[in-house]
Amino acid sequence: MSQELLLESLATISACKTSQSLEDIRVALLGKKGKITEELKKLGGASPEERKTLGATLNQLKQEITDALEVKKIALTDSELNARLATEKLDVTLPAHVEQQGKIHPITQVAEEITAIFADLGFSTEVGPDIEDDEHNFTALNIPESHPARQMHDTFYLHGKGDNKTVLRTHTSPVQIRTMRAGKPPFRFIAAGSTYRCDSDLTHTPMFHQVEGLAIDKNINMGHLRGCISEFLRVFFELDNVPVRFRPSFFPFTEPSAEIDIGCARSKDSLKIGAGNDWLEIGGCGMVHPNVLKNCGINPDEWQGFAFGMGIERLAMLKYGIPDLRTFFESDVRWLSHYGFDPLHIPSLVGGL
Ligand code: 2NM
Repeated sequence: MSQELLLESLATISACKTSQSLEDIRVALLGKKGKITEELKKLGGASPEERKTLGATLNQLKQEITDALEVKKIALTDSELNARLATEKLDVTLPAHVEQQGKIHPITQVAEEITAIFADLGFSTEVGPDIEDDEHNFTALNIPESHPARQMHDTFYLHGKGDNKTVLRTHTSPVQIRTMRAGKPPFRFIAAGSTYRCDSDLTHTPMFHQVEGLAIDKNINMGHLRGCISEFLRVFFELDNVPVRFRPSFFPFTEPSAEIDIGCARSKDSLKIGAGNDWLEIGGCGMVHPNVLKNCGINPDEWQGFAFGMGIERLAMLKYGIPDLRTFFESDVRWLSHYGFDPLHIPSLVGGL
């Protein structure tokens, strides 16, 4: 009887093909209700004599089956592992997965391009706070209290009254005031950064970006200003020649003042910079008003200078064909992956200086 059971069990184990079915066989033989276990339970009802011989036989049988299961288990797991290794090959020559890369926002890119071009023209970069006081944002720039220019600027007022009034800077010009007051002429620097005006429609966002430049020295004149602006625009737009027009204008902080226009060709749905019969305004400029120099402790009879300001969004839209201003600030990653720049993209200076 037990010999039969042994042969039958060993045959089943030997024929088994997977480690899962081997486990089923083990349970069927040695589990709580397994065949061998049942046989061992019957020993309780046997006579002491029988128990001795049958017990020894059954234990021997159990040991042989346990050994057979163990040997088979090792063989099966080995062959299963080999089969997996054969199918799950790793091709180390495959190209690496492309990681999702972040993009540089066009505003950042263009600000860096502008900075690089003016650096080549001898301009350093200065920064200042976004939250300004009335004095730096207006008064020092020859815009006294009650001057209509203050209404023109759609200022975001924060808190405080009188001289303590704080505002979100409406232009980057307070950086020029701070830098001139902190140093001694000559000066040659630009300030680029966020600016704020309470204005919001198709072509205005409440936060936008400006770059302003300032050059203070002896015998600086409007010809220097014009040459500087022309050279910047030529390099920025990567053109051999950019038509530039200065159109008389007014700013409280410059005298004389001018709007800067560049030549362009407009058709129904395209705009081409650098050719054609139309003009497009891209900024303002002028000779720094003597009052502004005086407000910064600079003698206007000894020092003169020019200043200019341009909108970074507009420059970015024109150079990179971005049609809608408001998309700059919607944080849409699809827009950013389309119009954004790769992190190590070197600002192009095609055409050189
Ligand atoms: C503009 C146009 C004209 C300007 C003037 C100054 C300062 F502080 F030096 F007086 N900074 N920027 C200026 C002049 C800005 O932006 C359209």
